[in-house]
Amino acid sequence: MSPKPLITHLYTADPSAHVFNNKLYIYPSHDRETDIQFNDNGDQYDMNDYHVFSMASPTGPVIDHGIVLSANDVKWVSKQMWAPDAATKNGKYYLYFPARDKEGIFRIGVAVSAKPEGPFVPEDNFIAGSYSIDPASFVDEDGEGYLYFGGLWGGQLQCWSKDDAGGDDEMNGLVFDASKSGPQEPSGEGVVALGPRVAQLSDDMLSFVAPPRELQILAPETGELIRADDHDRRFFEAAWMHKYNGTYYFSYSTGDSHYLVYATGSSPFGPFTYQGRILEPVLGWTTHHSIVEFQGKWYLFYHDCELSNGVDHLRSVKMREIVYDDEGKIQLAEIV
Ligand code: FUB
Repeated sequence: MSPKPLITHLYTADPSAHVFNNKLYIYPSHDRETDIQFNDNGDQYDMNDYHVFSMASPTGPVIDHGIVLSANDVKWVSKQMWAPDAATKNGKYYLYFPARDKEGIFRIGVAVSAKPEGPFVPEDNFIAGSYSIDPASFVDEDGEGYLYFGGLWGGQLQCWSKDDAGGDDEMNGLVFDASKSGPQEPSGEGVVALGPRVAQLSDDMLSFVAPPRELQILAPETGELIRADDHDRRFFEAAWMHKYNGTYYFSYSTGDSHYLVYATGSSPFGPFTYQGRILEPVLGWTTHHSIVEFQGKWYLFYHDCELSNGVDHLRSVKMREIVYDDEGKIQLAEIV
């Protein structure tokens, strides 16, 4: 049995859920029909705006607040507004979103509003030093903000590497290698997986205070970095951070093996130790989620393609309660 889609008048995906002012807000991608040929670079995910949704109670109803940001309003964007997230600090609300810039390179932008439901006003340029996709914002109990991000294949994470001879200061020596675009990633015996990235946000939430760092995800049985060929556990995309009982939970999608999994640590910068799966593969290629506490219970927001009968790029957001066992392990609650 699978929960019903929360939103049926639009296709929505990659739900980032947060509780602001006692109300639950969902910041998803807005999927749309396209004539673009399907490929493993994700060109068919051709989204060009964002809606915000809210719920006053876990049982709904779900309110659509309409379009809150469009590609046309963002000077640096060419196409593909992918999975967004939102945060609040100092009475303002921030929408973080990835999109391709005018050179076709994925960057991460930020837009600001006085209200959680937007509309959001974008900054003129993407966040300096940002790259790749799937930003997930996290404001810790001490008020410090962080942005987690990264995605393989179409998300271009594998295209960025240090080049001692090149790379400007803004990118901290990283250079973009277009020949590594598409469904490619490191592989081979002993080769470690590419890690997701984290950057601490400035107090105004609009820039990085230091260049992004690579997160370490360790295998519990060895204490060593997860290997690139370990496709059931290596990071692919869809970063999310939440905190439960003082422990930092970093969760993500394993991409081509289609799991949602998580790892835990004692600092927002990691290292994180792999713990297990949250969700088995859903109908559709992608899987992407968020985890949030709302009115005393914890929920997993995710998507699948049931509403479109399995069309990979036409997805629908769903919601399911999760529980923690005595050791802090995440389990799906029974569907009632
Ligand atoms: O929605 C486009 C992409 O699909 C997201 O950025 C990925 O996480 C995957 O869900």
